[in-house]
This record gives sequence, C-alpha cells and structure tokens, in this order.
Amino acid sequence: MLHKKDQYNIAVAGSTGAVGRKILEILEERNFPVAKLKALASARSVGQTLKFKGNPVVVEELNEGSFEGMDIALFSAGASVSRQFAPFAVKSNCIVIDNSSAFRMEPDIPLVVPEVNPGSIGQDPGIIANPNCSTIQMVVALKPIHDKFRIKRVVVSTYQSVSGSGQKAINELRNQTRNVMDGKPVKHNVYPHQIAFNCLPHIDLFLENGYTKEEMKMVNETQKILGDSSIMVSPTTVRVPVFYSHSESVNVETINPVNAREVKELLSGMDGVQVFDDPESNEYPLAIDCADKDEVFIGRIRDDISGVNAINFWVVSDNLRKGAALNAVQIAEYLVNR
Ligand code: 3JN
Repeated sequence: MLHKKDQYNIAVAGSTGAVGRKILEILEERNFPVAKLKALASARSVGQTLKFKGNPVVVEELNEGSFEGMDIALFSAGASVSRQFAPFAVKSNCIVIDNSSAFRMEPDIPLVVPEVNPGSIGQDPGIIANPNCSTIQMVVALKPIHDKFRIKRVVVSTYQSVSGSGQKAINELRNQTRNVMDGKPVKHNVYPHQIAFNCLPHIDLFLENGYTKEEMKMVNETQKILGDSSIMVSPTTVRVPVFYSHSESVNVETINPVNAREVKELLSGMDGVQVFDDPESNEYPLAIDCADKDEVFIGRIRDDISGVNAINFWVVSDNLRKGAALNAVQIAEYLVNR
C-alpha cells in the first residue's frame, strides 16, 4: 500500500541501461515528487555515476536489501533479474513497476497502460507490469475503437527500431552502416544477420507455432489489457534499421460497422494520442519525428477496401518513452495521484 506523502523514495533497477537512463530523465523532466533516488544495477556497473536533477547519483549494487525504505521500484533489467529481486521489493513494502515480461501474464498482476486500463490496479498492488513496447502503442490506438465498434481481429506488422534491443544494438547499426558505406567487412553480434540496409522478420525467439515470442506478447498482452480474450491478433514483428521509435501497420476488423472518418474523430479525442493524418500534404507519422516525443502518433487512417468491415492505420511511438520508461513513470504518477 502506498501511503500519501509529499515525496517518495524511488529505486530504479537496471538504471544504467537504455530504458533505466530514460526513466531517470523522465522522472526529472516531469518533476516526479522524488525524495531519494536510488540507482541500482548489477555488480558490473557499480560505481558508475548517473545524473539526476543536476546531482551525481552513484550506482549501487542491486541486492535483496536494496528496497528497504523505498516506496516504488521501477525495474528494467530483464525478466530474470525481475523474477529474482522483485519479490524482495514487495517484501520491503515497495511497489514494483516492472518493464520485463516476467509477470505480465500472471493473472493476479495488472498489466497497465494508464490511458487504457488504469482501473486494473487494485488498492494494494505489489507488482504492476508494464507491457511490451509494441503492444503499448497499439492498444492505445485500439482502446477507443474496441469500446465503440468491438474489435474482432487485428492484423499487425511492426517496423521496430534497434533501440528496442538496447545500446549494443544502436552501436551495431551505427558501425555496420559506416562499414557498408566504406566498403569494409560487416560484423554482427546482437542480431543473427546484418541489420544495416536490411529488415529482419525475427524479434526474440521462435516458438513451436512458428511465431516469435515478441509476436505472441502482442497477442496475449493485447487481450489482457483490453480485457477481452475473444480479440484475435495476428502479428508479424520486424526489426528495421531505425534508431528510435517503432512503427506499425495495423488492420482492425470490427463487429459493428466501422468507418475511417469516425475512427479518426475517436482517436483525436484519445488521451496520449496525436492524429497526424493529411496525405495531401505528405503528413503521416515518421519514426524520426516521433523520437523523443511522448505521444502515440497515428496516421494513414483509411477504410479497408478488401470487402471486410475493417480499417487500416499506421501508428508510431518512441519505444523507449511511451513504449517503456514513460509508461512506467505514468503508472507511478497514477499511484501517487489517485
Ligand atoms: O525488441 C524490442 O523492440 C523490444 C524488446 C523487448 C524485450 C527484450 C528482451 C526481453 C523484452 C520485453 O520487454 O518484452 C524482454 C522481456 O522482458 O522478455
């Protein structure tokens, strides 16, 4: 249970990673009421110095005792670290907001996008799960469509930036691009193939059913967040040579008659959404324009001409912000403001 205070003690586990650093930046930028900020990471990063509100914060080792006296812990250090340490935070009466897939599909753990399903957070949450980045930006767009037209089926293809795989992948794209241009040999470590000037229809591990784990996250998490397991989702997730922001092409078939004009109007009124859709002036959301922005941007909203009751759109958002750090901080804001 979070007791009302003027300021809260916040721990960030995985503070030196791409998302962890973004969490510090966003807590500062949004003036989150922080009393003490504890930056936690694995032994490897201990002693590094991060900055928060102009002051140095020395990274401490994440251990079982890290959460004593902390109110909220934001975890972004991978699923196995979350599984190992989140229970200690809960034992210390510290609410966990977890960015990994460790707890997302646990029936008793809320999986939350604040614009979509804040009500799923009970009065006394222990762990709250942050969805996968590709799911977050899609469900923000789907929510008002489902409420009004009832979604039957979603077919989605993603165009995911390399920052979704962390700083090493950002460096890999940069180095490969340079080497291709200079006619030098291209090495790959993060991905199974060259990512520069290429598209890889492969994100996370392949499963028995031929889909990847990333794709199945989009299926299962969408149903859980929208609270409707009848919604069918068919995803293809693709890594593209873009640094920041994920883009998605989405086809939504509904039970009630749907049309692009009404959907455009609905989406324009949705919190956290910006409709950017004027094909005549070449206006549609672009990854490079959406990087470092908070909103989910939607364009190319149009009727499906193939004879089904459906619409198409294009949705883009910064995967490190709304797709991860910002969504987590918004959950923390909901906790302290409700
Ligand atoms: O690849 C992306 O663009 C997003 C990556 C997410 C990710 C990467 C490794 C492990 C996750 C996630 O958030 O689902 C996980 C995980 O927690 O399983």
